[in-house]
Parts: sequence; structure tokens; C-alpha cells
Amino acid sequence: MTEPAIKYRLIHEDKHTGARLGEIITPHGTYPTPMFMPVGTQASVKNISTRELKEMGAEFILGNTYHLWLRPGDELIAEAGGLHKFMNWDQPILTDSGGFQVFSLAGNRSIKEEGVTFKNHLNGDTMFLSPEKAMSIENNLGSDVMMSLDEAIPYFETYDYVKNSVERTSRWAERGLNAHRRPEDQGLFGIVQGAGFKSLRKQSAADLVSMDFPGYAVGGLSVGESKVEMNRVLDFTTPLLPADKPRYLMGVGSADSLIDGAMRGIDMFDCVLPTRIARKGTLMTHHGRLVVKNGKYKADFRPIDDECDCYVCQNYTRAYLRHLFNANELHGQNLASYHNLYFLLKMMEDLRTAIANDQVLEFREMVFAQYGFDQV
Ligand code: PRF
Ligand code: ZN
Repeated sequence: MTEPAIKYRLIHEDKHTGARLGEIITPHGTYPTPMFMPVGTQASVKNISTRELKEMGAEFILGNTYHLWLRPGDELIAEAGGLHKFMNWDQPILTDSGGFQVFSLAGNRSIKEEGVTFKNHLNGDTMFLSPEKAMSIENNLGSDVMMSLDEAIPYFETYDYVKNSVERTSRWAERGLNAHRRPEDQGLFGIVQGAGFKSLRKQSAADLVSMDFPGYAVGGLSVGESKVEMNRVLDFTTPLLPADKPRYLMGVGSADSLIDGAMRGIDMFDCVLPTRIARKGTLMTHHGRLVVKNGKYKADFRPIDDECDCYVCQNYTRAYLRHLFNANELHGQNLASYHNLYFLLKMMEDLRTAIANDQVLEFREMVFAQYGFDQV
């Protein structure tokens, strides 16, 4: 038996919640969890350099099978020496399988047992993605964590529809496992689906756990359901996953959901939210969201966030950022993205400290009171 490429080590469980402090061991180093992973869909975290990602303390970043397959092509990236080398990132990379993106971006989808046929959103070509093809692309990219091809479905579907879909996602996961060519240096994760149905989440988790993946994701959440609903599903889903493997909640990254997810035993999160809102000039702060284009910041020479020790908050003012956004200077997007990512990475570091001290509930209360979220 070869050693799995990805391993998890539990360090400490919070005494009052399901939150756990641990570390994930990868071919590109060992990193503490729970962690937030910035999204670099097209081999770039938008407006941020890999030098800046290192400086701000990022751990994993994401890449995307769908986008990189279409452009510049996974074979070109393999020729460059793999995605790490291509984009100058020597820490871990996780690649999503493309399932979710086919369902959200591509036109004219048709799902069959064999795979998904769809129209390339860049040039209209008809393309075909199967579980085997997703593995071959992800093997070419060389990510540390690869995701299985799953069927991403709307949250509010009938039981029968979701059941058929969950069963197909399990069959696709098994086909992926059989097609994976680099288990020695790439870990493949299974994705639990099942919408809001407890029995289907159970079935999905049991199917995948029997295939013994080195990690498991919870998919199909944060797709339009309420936060109360998402927490309800996590309450019964994470306990179905093995405690000695990492657990990843896909596409979730608002500060409140990171804490609520971690309290339910989630170790890894990703989301475009911090970088997407930054591009419009919305900043996350210890006192709630700040829309820096607002006229009231015209002559406000304070930092974005007086409690943030990031490079941007140490060196720039709200008035300067407002000016950059108003003048359409791209540097504004860089500074705003840097601050938002730093803010979330720092919050995760504080959360890890809270777990180590059995103070997750107190930490949650402080964050919810100060960062300006609704209590859910
Ligand atoms: N499946 C995959 N990628 C995803 C999701 C999913 O369910 C989600 C849902 N929030 C985000 N990204 N493969
Ligand atoms: Zn800052």
C-alpha cells in the first residue's frame, strides 16, 4: 500500500462545540486547520500575486478544472511542469472538478450516465466531461487535492430527483477513483451531496466513505438555501464523515459561515466572496462591511480597519482607496482584495487559537457582535 498523498492529524477538539484544530499534511507542506482557501480559478487569485499570498499567510489556494481545461488547456500546463510551476505557487493547490462550473456557467447541458455534454462558454464548442476526463485533467494540473466529478443540483428538488442524482454522484466518484493515475502525490476527495434530505446525505456519505477517500467535501450547500438550513444539514452531515480525514465545505466563505461551519467540524473552506466584493470596493472589517466608494470617505484619512494589521491598513487610507475606485485605478482592486483576504485568513488564525483554548462560543459571540452580522 502506498501512503496516501493527503493526511490529517487532529490536534485538539473544542470542549463545547464540534470545532477541531488539526493539520493537513500535503506534498507541499503541512498547514493548520480550520483554514480558508483563496480562489484562483484561472491560475490566478484575482488582482493578487503569489508573492502577496505568501506574505499574507495563505495556505492552500484553489484552481479550477473547468476553466483551465478550456484555457490554456491542461496539457499545456502539464508541459509547463504542472500548475504549481506554471503559476509560481509552491504551497498546496486544490482543484475543483468542473462539475459545479459546468452547471453554473456552460450552456445547453445534458447529463447522462457517461458524463455531461455542454457548450464551452468561451467559444460555443460542444464539449464532454466525464469522471475519467476530470481525473485526467486534474492529474495533468498536478494539484495536491483533486475533487471528484459530482452532479451539482438546485437545492429545492424532489426527493426522487435528488436520490437519483446522489446515486450517480457515487458511481462517478468510484469511476474517478479507478481513473486516478497519481494517488502517490495527489489526494482525491469525494463530495457528499443530497440537498436537505438527511437520509440522502447519509446514503451519499456511506457510499463515499466505503470507497476510502483521503478526504471528503460537503457539496450542494450555499446555493440559495438559508444559513439556518445550511447549519441544519451540516449538523447531521459532518458526523457521518470519518474523524481522521479532512472535511471541506465547498464554496462557503462569509465570516459567520466559516465559524458556524468550523463549529460543526469543517476543516477547509473556499469562496470567491472576499475577492469578488473587493473588486467593487466592499471591505470586510472588524466593524462590519465598509463600502469605500461612499462619499463620506472622501476626506477620511483613517485606515480601512483600525484593528487590522495588514499591509494595506498600515499604509493607506479610506480616502485614497475611495479615490482609486472612483478614478478606476486598478490598484484599488489589488489593495481591497489584499485586505479582505488577509482579514479572513487572520480570522481563521484567531479561530484556531479559540479552539485551542476551548473558547469557540465566546469567539463566535465576539465576532457576531462586532463584525456586524445578523444572528442566525
Ligand atoms: N460541487 C463542486 N464544487 C462546488 C460545489 C459543489 O457542490 C459548491 C456548492 N457550494 C461550490 N463549489 N464540485
Ligand atoms: Zn487590512
